[in-house]
Amino acid sequence: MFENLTNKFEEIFSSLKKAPSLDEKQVDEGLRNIRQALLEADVSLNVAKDFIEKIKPKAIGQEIIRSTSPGQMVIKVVYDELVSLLGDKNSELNLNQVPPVPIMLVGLQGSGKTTTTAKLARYLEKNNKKKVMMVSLDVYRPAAQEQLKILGEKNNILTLPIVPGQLPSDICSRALGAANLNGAEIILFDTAGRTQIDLQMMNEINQIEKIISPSETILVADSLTGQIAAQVAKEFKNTVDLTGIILTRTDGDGRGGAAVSMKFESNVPIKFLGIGEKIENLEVFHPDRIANRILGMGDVVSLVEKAAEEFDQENIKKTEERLKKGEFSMEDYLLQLRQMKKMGGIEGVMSFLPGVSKIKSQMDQAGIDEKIISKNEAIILSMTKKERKNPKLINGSRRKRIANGSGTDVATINKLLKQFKMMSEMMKKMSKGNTKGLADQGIPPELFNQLK
Ligand SMILES: Nc1nc2c(ncn2[C@@H]2O[C@H](COP(=O)(O)OP(=O)(O)O)[C@@H](O)[C@H]2O)c(=O)[nH]1
Ligand SMILES: [Mg+2]
Repeated sequence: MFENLTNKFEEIFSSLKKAPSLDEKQVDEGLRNIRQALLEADVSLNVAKDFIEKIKPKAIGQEIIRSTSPGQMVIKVVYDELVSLLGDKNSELNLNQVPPVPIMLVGLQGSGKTTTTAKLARYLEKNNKKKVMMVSLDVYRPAAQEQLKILGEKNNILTLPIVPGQLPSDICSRALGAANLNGAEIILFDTAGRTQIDLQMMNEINQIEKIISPSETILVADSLTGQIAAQVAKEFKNTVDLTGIILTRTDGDGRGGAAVSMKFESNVPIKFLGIGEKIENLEVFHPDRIANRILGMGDVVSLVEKAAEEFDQENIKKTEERLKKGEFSMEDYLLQLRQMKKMGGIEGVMSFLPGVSKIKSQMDQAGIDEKIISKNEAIILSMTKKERKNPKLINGSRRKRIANGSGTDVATINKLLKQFKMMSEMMKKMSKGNTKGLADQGIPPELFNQLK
């Protein structure tokens, strides 16, 4: 859904990545191009402006321009800001209420409310194992109630039987009673839309809100309408207690502007995306994954490829064998440090990864930073072969000798030995196949296998 944006970003990033160093002017130009790309994707001017203003001071910061891979650092800044613009984390539906939990879907006519009601019912039954009842409050359009009924019958989802001529408020009261009788844990209310926002529709929604006290009021908005979708959300937010947005027809949207502007303009999070006409075409909205998609960060994959290319396969095999036996020596550590250096240091590796900031702070806590790579390399080179194989040998006098040899001090040697111990413990755990923790931190296990 973000084809255009992704192509533009890839172009911008590839020229940034190629530059061996960056000055303020180049970064500025990159940012101008990003702004242009956003506007072309039908992101609102406000959003594009604010986005660039937030990135700029970070992207032209001294530590970036002076770093060994400035282009990648800029990309990381853009990525982080984009995740935050999209809403940081997925916001789940609030179902913590005494059942039946009422959820109301609102939106303009044709935005996909009825279809989405069925999709959401299916999702909640499958994913949350809840019994769901669907209720149509669209008494104005001929056959609107039947449309929902047919979707229910086709997909084996309970719907409230239709009583011709009944008003929305009466249907609501009947629905609450019926849900209790049927043991439905969630009621989805599909409301009537208009071709545009009008007072009558808003009044009716407010009235329904009062009767059912919804746990969630979800705006269904058509992504194809771009900026307008974000404006509609803003207006709904002013009248209704909107708690979330489902963006539909993203399968046909090549620009993605609505998704990007939505949270900023309305301050309501996108919770799901409609990605097709079928009932299963509903996707949970994860800002970090979407940011990856927008920025063309199949880069995680390219990192793995790069790793495979640059790593000395033979050495990796040997290391792997040793690790399998639960052994991890200073030689292995040295090898790792050198491979990391080849890949542009820690920042180079990090800039590829999703969830970067989290891992980075863990790395910081573990005391691993750029300069330490070179320093540690020097220290390990000052050890004898025997010491590298068996670091336990390294007593007080040996520590002094190594410190002298590497131009460091005993405290630094102690730190490295401590780090080494920590890493070898971690490696031991990994060798037992415990890579689940890493996946949780955003490091794909395949990648970690490469790094081992
Ligand atoms: N391609 C695609 N079509 C969708 C999606 N969501 C809804 N539609 C289609 O949009 C049209 C209007 O949907 P409907 O649910 O009746 O809209 P309502 O008037 O808001 O209730 C239908 O033809 C749906 O199949 C989606 O995510 N992708
Ligand atoms: Mg409808």
